[in-house]
This record gives sequence, structure tokens and C-alpha cells, in this order.
Amino acid sequence: MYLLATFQFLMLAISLTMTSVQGKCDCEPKTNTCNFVPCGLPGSNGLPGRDGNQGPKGEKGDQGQRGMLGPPGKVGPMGIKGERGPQGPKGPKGDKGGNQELISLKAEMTALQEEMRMLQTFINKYRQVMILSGIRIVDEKWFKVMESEGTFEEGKKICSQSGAQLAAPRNSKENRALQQLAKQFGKNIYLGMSDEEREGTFQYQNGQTVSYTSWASREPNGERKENCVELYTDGDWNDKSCEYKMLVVCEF
Ligand SMILES: [Ca+2]
Ligand SMILES: [Ca+2]
Repeated sequence: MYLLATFQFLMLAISLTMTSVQGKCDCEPKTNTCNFVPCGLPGSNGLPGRDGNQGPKGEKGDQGQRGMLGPPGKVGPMGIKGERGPQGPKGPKGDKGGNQELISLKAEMTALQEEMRMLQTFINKYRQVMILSGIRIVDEKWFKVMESEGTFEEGKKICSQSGAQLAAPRNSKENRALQQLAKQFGKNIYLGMSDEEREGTFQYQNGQTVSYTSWASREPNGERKENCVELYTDGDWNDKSCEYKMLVVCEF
């Protein structure tokens, strides 16, 4: 027992001595030696460790800077029409026109008078040409010589084909126009009327009773033998047989 205790005491002393020497080791880089225990080469880095646990939530950061202005949006629907605003104040009275306006007005009148003169000249020439062509105008009615000769029935047909009818004066003015045509062409004219349906009662082609007449003295006198009417070159009328050849004049 005594030996064993001595031996353990010695080992403990040695162990304490070596621990003390290692704590004072002074390694030199060039020789990697020390006085008592040689130093080893440094080992390589180990593998990265596992991710740690999630840290606590941080504090709220500061407000960021304002962003750039975005593009304009779509046009919205039209709004409701607003109420009419109050009438504005009356404006100042305008300046009185000068002589220039009067001069301009006179120039326009002069130009207009010249145009009217030229138009009247044109109308006179046109009327002369129409007269020479056998045309007479009374108000809105036109009389035109269509053929130099024709019976009453032939005359009615000729006028009808042109959308017109045999001339039948309704007043002295129209009768005078037909008289001028008869005189111009030197021939009597069959008028658009007859008493064929009812002796003694003359009617226009549309069936209406004649309202204006210009009978010559002692006319009409033909009774059943004379049912048509001719206009003399002096404008007087005579009941006449319908089979003669006379100037054919239509009214439009
Ligand atoms: Ca008769
Ligand atoms: Ca007669």
C-alpha cells in the first residue's frame, strides 16, 4: 500500500510538471520547434455550420422617398351639363361707322343697277326671239304656235302630245296675245272650246263652261253646223265648223 501511494504521487507530480511546461511553450515560426514539445501544422477550416435560429423582428424603418409621377389615367365619363351662368355686363356701345361704309354701299348699289340693266337687256332680247318663234307669255301662261295648219281634232292631238292643250283665253289679256299671234302669222286660230255636247253652251276641254267670250257681232250663229270657235286676226270670235285648217296654238 505504501508503494502504490508513492507511485501515484510521483505520476501526479510529473503530470503537473508537464502541464506547467506546455503553458510556457514559446514556438518559433521558422523552425516550428519549442523547447520541450514540437508544435503541429494548422488544420484546414471546417465545413460551415448550420443556420442559426431566426432572429427577433427588427424595428420599423424610416419612410422612403416619394416616387416619380405616374402616367395619366383614362378619360372619365362626361359630367352633367352645368346650369347656365348669369348674363354678363352689357358691353360698350360701338363706334359709329364712317364714310367708308357709305362709299362701299353706294358702290354695291351701282354694281347692282348695272346687273339689272344687263338682265333687262337680256330679257328684252329673249322676248323678241320668242315672239319671232311664235311664243307669247301672259303672266304664268305660255302660248306657242305648234303648226301652221290643223283641224280642231288635229290641233287637240298635237297639243296633247306636248303635254299641253289648245289655247283658250280666259281674259282679254290672253285674248290679245292670241290675236297678236293670229295677226303675226296671218291665220285664224281654233280655240280650245266647243258646243258639240250641248248646242249653245260652249265648254273648255276640261268640261267647264266658258267664262270669258269675245264674240263678233251676230255670233255665234252656226247652231248645229258650227260647233268650234275661231279667233280672227282682230281678236273677235266666230263659231265655225271644226273641219277647216287653222293655225294650231297650244297653251302651257
Ligand atoms: Ca253650235
Ligand atoms: Ca258663225
